[in-house]
Parts: sequence; structure tokens; C-alpha cells
Amino acid sequence: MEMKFAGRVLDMSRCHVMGVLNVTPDSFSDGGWFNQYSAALFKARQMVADGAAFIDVGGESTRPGATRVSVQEELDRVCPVVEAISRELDVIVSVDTSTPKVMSQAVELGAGLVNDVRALQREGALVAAANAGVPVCIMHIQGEPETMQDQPKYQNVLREVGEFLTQRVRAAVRAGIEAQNIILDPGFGFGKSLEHNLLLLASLERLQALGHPLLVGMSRKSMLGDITGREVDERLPASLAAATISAMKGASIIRAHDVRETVDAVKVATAVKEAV
Ligand code: 8Y4
Repeated sequence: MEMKFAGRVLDMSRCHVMGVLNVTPDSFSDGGWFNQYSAALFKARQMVADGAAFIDVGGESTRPGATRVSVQEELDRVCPVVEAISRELDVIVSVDTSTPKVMSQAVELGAGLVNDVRALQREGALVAAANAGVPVCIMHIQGEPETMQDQPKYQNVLREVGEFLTQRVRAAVRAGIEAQNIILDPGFGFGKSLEHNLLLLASLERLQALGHPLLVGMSRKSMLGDITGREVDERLPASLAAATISAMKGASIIRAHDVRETVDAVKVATAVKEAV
């Protein structure tokens, strides 16, 4: 079960860590562009030293109420960082975007994975991802980022997430994306209540049965705040518990803010899995 990301090969039967690198305006409210760029590269170097296999570079906040960025603004933020990390560091750059132009340019600059929380549903995204030729992560989302958390509703969340992902895989394959190049993600927190998120995590094996490697992202998310009563800065232990459970249940990639700690948690889960 190997996958090739812009020249780098990874065994997807094992679990890897993806570090989060935001280059959004809310993550850099001061300092100017050069400082922001330097801080991003510094953080990327640290995450690679800590054992990240991927760095997920994102220039658009998907938080409800976040200010929208123009395509040009997203390109200007993401591209220089993608280019520098690809050139300098031994890591797979993932581009967190729903914007076709950003997908194409980032892959041209060395990105090895397209991570789209809108599941390639924007006009031109399927074509851009297919032409880019790198693996894609297709994530489930109910609704739009702006409104997804007001009253999420499902008859059967597991069935509906599975059907959505299956449909998007079909659309991707029709557009020319190789089935072996598709990673799936249940989209924790993207139009889901705590109950929905817990059902999905408890049933992760059922999504794995769709036949694609799984990526999961629960790091610091509000579902962990709901369970523990902790604020976002105090959610590392809960994030590690969620990462460990995901790795035990067969996830191939864990998206996380705290790479060093998450790598250790994944190592423990992997050692236990491989003992049998
Ligand atoms: C605190 C910190 C609270 C972060 C919430 C958040 C995923 C993703 C995001 C995911 C994939 C986030 C880009 C949301 N989540 N991509 N991206 N899967 N594939 N929120 O779960 O981190 S951003």
C-alpha cells in the first residue's frame, strides 16, 4: 500500500503525522510579510525535525466568521512558503486549499498533496487536481464552512459520510484522478455535532473499508473541548488521545498542531498494532 507524493514514497499501511502550518491573516496579525514568511519556515523546520512526514500549508481560514481571502491573496501567501519548504526540507508539502489556481501553482512549486476540505466541489477543482497529478485528500463536509456548525443534521452520519465520500471518489476518478491517489477524511468538526464526531471516530474502520487510506484531523478541535471542558490551548492531552485512537483504528495520516508529541503517540499505537 504505497503512495507517491511528488517523488516521495510513503507506506500508507503505516501511520504518519501531518503538521499544520497556517499562513492566514488571523495567524499573523502583526509583523509584516517577511517576518510571517520567516516564522512559517522556522515552524516548518521544527516540525520536520519533530518527525512530520507532511506539512499542510493553508492560506484560507475555514473558521465560521473568518474573513474571505481573494485568490490572489491566497496565492501570495501560500506559494512562497510551499516553494521554500519543498526546496529546503525533506518533507511532503500538502496544500490546504479549495482554489483551483492555488492547487495548480502549489504543485508546480513542489507540493505533493492537495488537501481540499471542500472535496474538490468548487468549479474547476476536479480538473486542476487531475492535471496536477499528485494524490488528493477528499474530506467530508456538510454545508459551507461559514454555516456548517449551525444545527448539523443526519439520519445516519456514518452512512451519509460514506455515501458522500464514495460519490466524490467517483467524480474524481471520472475527472482523471487515479483511484490509488485518493485519500479520504471524515472531516471531524465540519458540519458535525459531538455525537456525530464520536460515532465517526468509533466507526473509523467502516470508512477504511471504502478502500482508501484515511487522514484524520481532530487536533485542538472543539469536539475535544466539548469532551474535556478545556480551552483550545489546553487540548494537547485530548488531541493525543484522539490521535492514538485514530492510529489504532488504521488512520494513515494524523493532521496535528503538536507534531513532536503526536509522533510519539503514533509510535506507541504503531508498536502495539505491529506486535500482533
Ligand atoms: C482549534 C484548532 C480548533 C484548529 C479548530 C481547528 C482538517 C483539515 C482543517 C481536517 C483535513 C481546524 C484544513 C480546521 N481540519 N484538513 N483542515 N482534515 N484533511 N480547526 O480535519 O484545524 S482546518
